[in-house]
Amino acid sequence: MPKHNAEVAAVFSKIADLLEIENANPFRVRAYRNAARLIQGLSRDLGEMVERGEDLRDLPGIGEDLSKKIVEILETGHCRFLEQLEKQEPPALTELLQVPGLGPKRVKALWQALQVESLEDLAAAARAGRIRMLPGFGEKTELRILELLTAHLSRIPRVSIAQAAPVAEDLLRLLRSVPGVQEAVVAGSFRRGQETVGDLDLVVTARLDSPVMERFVHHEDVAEIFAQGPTRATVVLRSHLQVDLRVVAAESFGAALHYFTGSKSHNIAIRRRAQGLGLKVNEYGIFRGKERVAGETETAVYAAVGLPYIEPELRENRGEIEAAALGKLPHLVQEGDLRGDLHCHSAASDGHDRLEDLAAAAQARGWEYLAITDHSRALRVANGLDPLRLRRQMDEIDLLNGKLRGFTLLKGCEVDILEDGSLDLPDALLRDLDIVIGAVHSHFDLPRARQTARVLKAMDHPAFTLLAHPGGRLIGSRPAMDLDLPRIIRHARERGVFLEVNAQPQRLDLPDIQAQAAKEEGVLLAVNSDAHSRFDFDHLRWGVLQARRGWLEKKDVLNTRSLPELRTLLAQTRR
Ligand code: DGT
Ligand code: CA
Ligand code: CA
Repeated sequence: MPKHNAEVAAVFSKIADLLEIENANPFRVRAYRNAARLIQGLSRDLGEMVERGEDLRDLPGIGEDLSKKIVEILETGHCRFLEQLEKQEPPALTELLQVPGLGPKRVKALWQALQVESLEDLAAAARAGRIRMLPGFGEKTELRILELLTAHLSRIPRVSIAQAAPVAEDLLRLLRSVPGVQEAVVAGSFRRGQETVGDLDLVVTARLDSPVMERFVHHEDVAEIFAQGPTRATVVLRSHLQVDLRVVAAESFGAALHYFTGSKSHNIAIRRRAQGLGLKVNEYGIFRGKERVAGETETAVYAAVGLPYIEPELRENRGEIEAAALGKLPHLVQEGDLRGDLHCHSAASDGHDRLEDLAAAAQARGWEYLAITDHSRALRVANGLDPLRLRRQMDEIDLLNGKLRGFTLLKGCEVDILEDGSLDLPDALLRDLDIVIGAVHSHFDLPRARQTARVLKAMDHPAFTLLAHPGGRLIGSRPAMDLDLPRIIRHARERGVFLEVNAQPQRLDLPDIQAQAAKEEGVLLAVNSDAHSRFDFDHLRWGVLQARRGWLEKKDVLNTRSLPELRTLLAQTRR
């Protein structure tokens, strides 16, 4: 099975860590780290690009050497250079590096001072108070390390939906190529659009004589077979992702798909409802006594219990069954409803593309507008813009807009919300922008009251339009800030400003439930790609899924509006 971006990114980031430990040239370290970041965020599949004969050196920061290594990893699944590096270093280092938040410098210092061989050793050292004695560590750091270790050791590995997607698509392609296979789909949390998945659940219909089961479990990418029977199997792929496969008869397809899509609590509620109607539900069908009343399609399954079809993203038993019974299900927003994107970065800050290339890509998607929102100066690591550079960019946008037909670039900025709640650029400048996105990129650990006051103050700025990634979480590595979100949502409504559903797969922020709370309060949400290259507009797929899980309809999403409607709404935020 082909390797994917996530695996390549993981190799490069490991190389960067090991090089840093060896005190290699910092530029070399940074080259690998940047490449890892780029690839992690890339919305196109590297394997596909190579297959199509595209030159990887066209990607920013990817030269001859990295391009060769990418091809090597994609083709062989290995990277000789990484293997060499790993041989030079004690294995304990590689293990310690897996803890998120423990950087290479710390890992090296800890290993040298304590000679720990494993994560358990390190945890024991922390508990024994041996870390606080080390120069540059102290008691607070020791406590933090222990927390990181505990979280890491007890974690249940879940995989981002964006990382699972290409694997799922490969598996479907494989299954569909087996003789006798009719349908092959992914069910489970993946189909419900959850941000991470514990495993993949595949449902297949096939003729009885189809070799689908054998072909699946003996596929080269399967590392281990946990269970195998004539109609079900559980395997672990070499990528560590677990996969459940169910093969069912065509007459049971709808029932099986419904059952394995879940969620469990949705299924239980449906089963209870069926019982009230004298029906029995299982993965083979809906039955009255021995008589099958439904099973072939999901629509028929729902109809049998007196309900209209319920979209998978809603199936969390959070009121969807009651809404369905009342005929009050939302008409969920679709990616095709979007008429533009209000958050993206160009090469002026930490993006990769020129304004004209971003505009062309956005227009090719059928959009009417795109807001250019580069970072502001406080974010030095992202080469944030100072007033002079932003003014120049605004002039450049005016020039471009003069040339564009049927498409408009909006002038914006993702301005840092500073620790005291002020915005990182002068008021006069902010007032001249079409859109001002406020974002927290620092001081994530302020106490709740201060953090909330900080964000509320920023929202009160007369030029403020939209709060980007309000929670500030990075899935799997940074928890959301301690923020009184209901208060922020109320304030957004009172102040007439907007909140974001950031579509980057590691953010997805606001998440579903909070996006729904905002919708119920009457706040409009922008589903934004936060693209750092023209390919990242594809992130919107994940943002739209999250929005749908939050029951958002077209009318609840700011960037489904036409440009004139959007302009009116933006103007109303101004004080
Ligand atoms: P995950 O894998 O943790 O991301 O979440 P799911 O929802 O994919 O859960 P999974 O893979 O354990 O099971 C897939 C679906 O199978 C689940 O959404 C509902 C169904 N299912 C599993 N166990 C039960 C059960 O005990 N009762 C019922 N009614 N349904 C179940
Ligand atoms: Ca699953
Ligand atoms: Ca499963």
